[in-house]
Amino acid sequence: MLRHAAFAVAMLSAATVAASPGHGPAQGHDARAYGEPGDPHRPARVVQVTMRESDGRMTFTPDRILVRRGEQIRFVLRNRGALDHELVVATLDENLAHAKEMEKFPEMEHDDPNAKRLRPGASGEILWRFTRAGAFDFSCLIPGHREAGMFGTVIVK
Ligand SMILES: [Cu+2]
Repeated sequence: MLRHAAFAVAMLSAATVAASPGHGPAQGHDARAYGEPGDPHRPARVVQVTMRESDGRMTFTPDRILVRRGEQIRFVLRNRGALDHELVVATLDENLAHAKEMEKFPEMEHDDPNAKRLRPGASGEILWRFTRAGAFDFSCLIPGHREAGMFGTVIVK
């Protein structure tokens, strides 16, 4: 009975994560602590990010991105590795909590404006507007990848 209850709680929290923010068009009500989905009709600065594995590590290049407050960034992502990778932009706390959920449910896929998962050789984009100053995180939340080095920082000033 106890085991069943624990499982139900785990399922519930996974459902909350999966259903949580942001399946709509870019609008003010989708704002989060680290900004909001970008508006494709407004200008954006392109930042290219490469994902790869090398020497037992997994990396984003670059792993540090400077942004002016209010700036809209078009992350152009390329997976040059041999494994699936993803990029999830969020607060550090959110990404660390989310990483724990991914350990329980590794097949969980993201369909959110702040996240993109790519197969080897694939490319994709995230359009995000950073409306608040601060230091934010981007990570690959596939189990083991963040621990292998796959994270970076967005500094918004
Ligand atoms: Cu990865």
